[in-house]
Parts: sequence; structure tokens; C-alpha cells
Amino acid sequence: MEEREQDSPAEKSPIGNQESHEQAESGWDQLRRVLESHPQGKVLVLSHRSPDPDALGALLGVRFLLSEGAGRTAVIATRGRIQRAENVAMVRELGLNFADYEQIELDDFVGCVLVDTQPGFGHTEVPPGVPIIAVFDHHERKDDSPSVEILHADIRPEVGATSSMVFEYIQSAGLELDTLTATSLFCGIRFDTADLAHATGPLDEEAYYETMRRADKAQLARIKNPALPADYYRELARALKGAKRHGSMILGLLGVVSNPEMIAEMADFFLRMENCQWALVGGGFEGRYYVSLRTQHMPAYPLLARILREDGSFGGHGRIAGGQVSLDPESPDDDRRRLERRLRARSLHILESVDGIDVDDQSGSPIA
Ligand SMILES: [Mn+2]
Repeated sequence: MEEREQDSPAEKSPIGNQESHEQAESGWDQLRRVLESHPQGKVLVLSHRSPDPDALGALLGVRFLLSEGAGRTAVIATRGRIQRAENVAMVRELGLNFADYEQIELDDFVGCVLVDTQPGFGHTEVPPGVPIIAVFDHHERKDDSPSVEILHADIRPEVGATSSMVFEYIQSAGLELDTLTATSLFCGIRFDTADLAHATGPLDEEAYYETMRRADKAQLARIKNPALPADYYRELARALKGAKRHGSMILGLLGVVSNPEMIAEMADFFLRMENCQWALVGGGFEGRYYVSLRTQHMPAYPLLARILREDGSFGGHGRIAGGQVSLDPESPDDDRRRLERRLRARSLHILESVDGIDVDDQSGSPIA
């Protein structure tokens, strides 16, 4: 049926009816039209640095969609180390093997697709001179996003995971998911929605159950409870020692960390403490300072915007936000200490209005 539609001359003729058809046209219909009029050749599929499970799931889903649905050769390239134990386990268990963005020849590609991120986000590189065929993302678009041409932009902050959006395209294209793609998409939806516990809608529900039905359950179990490196326990002890409780907030500004993935992981972990409404964790790693914010009820992105201000770039969706700041290469340690003081002061100032806490008491209480 797909082939008949693609070859049918009738598809291109009813221009006069376009308006009335617009509502019914799926994202896949629109993307397919873009692809049909785009030069033949390889397509590059990219996400943000150090991709998380949702980014990995969406990368694999888009590769599957482009090759099975549009007959395109799609190449996934990644940047930055994948370090969080769950992400490493996903790459290992699923045997994922991607090209290194630094090593590829951009001239080989007729276009690129970005998933789980957007042009202008600080942790994302848009390849110069390569047309952007599509962007799939569920993060809020920033006011100062650059105006680059995107042939097909699908940005839906109301969806819990980019992997759910990609699932929708695969379904619209009438494709049967293979086990690898289903398992990857499921990991992405599970990770970003905490097994549908937050920031989800009907699409996430459907995508979650449909991909789980076709996923490799033994692989899923091994990805969910991965082996942890010995370093993990040392970092955990340090984070527990360094974090402070201030009213409903837990603040863990950890100095230098040996693994930046620990920052998001500790923010998740601290938020689980009884009566904690928000957790902010930050740490320096190789010239940058990374922060992760998790909240119970408040939207995380605007809160992080008030904490980071002009200091760095950031993004978020629902109750999750993260950002990064480049540290002065001349004196990264001093710069990091000054930044941590600013982050602490701004967080406490916000807390004052939320909790009515006295900001004169800046020390907080140890959590462990
Ligand atoms: Mn995501």
C-alpha cells in the first residue's frame, strides 16, 4: 500500500484541496513529501552530546524510519562520551555502534535529522553546510533559537519522550517494528517518562505498550539494573557528603566530579528524599560546569532559567532541566567556585519566596 501511494501521480495533483487536507495529514505524510523532493544520498542522524536513552531510542527509530519507510541510507553519529551506567548498558546490551561525529565527512551527506534536541541548544552541534531535513524534539523551544531553515520541524513539549514521537511516525508509515528498534524506543520512553509516571500523554502510553510488546524483555532487565563501576560508589559518598538541605530544596554543588553523568543521577536520587520539592546538583568536568535540576511539582525549565540566567545554556521538559557553563580556561577552579557561589545565592533567593526560608542561613543542613 505504501508503494502504491508513493508512486501514485494523484498524490501531487490536488493542490487546490490542500487546506482541507491539512488537518488529516500526518507528520509522516509531510516528512515523506520533504524526503521525496530532497536530493538522493545519505542522511546523517544526530542528537545532543552524550545521548541519553531517549536520544538513543529516537536515533535508532529515525534510522529505521528513513531506511524502511523511505529507502534512505541513514548514518547515526554521536558526540561526547556515554557514561551514565544505564546508557552504557543500553549501548552494550543492544550492540549499538555509531559513527564518531568528529571523524565523519560532512560532504558525504545530503541532509541531517536532529532528535531530542534543536539547533541553538548548547549541547548540540548543527553540522555546517548540511541542510536540516527534520527536527524531532519535545523540549521547549528557546526564545533566542537561531532562525535556521528546517524542512520538517516537529516540536511537541507536551509529549513525554522524543522516542514516542518517532514511534508515531513509524506507525503512520505502516511499518512493523523490529526487536532492536522496539527495545531502543521503549528504553527512551521508559527513561524520559519514568515508566509513564510523569510528563506523559496518550501518545506516550500507546508508544510505551506497543514498543514493550515487541521489545527483548531479557535485554530490558539487564539495561535497567546495570553493573556499576567501583568509582560510582566513591562519587556517591562524596555527593552525599557535599549536598545540603535547605527547606524543601536539596543543593549539591559538588566541585569537580570524575563523571558528569553522576550529576543528573544524583539530582534524581536526591529528589526522592521525603518532602524534597526540588534538587539542584552541579559539578565541573573537563572545562565545563554541568547542572541538573529536578522538581516534584514546578516546571523545571523556568526555574533553571532563573538560577543560571546568562551564565550558560540550558534546556528542559516537565520536571527535568539541565544546563552547562563553560569555565574560564585560564582559571577554571576559581571560575567554578565563583559560579557555585552565584548558583547557591540565586537558589536560596528563589527558595525564600517559595518556602519563606531565611536566606541569612546559607549553610543548610547535611543530608547524610
Ligand atoms: Mn528526551
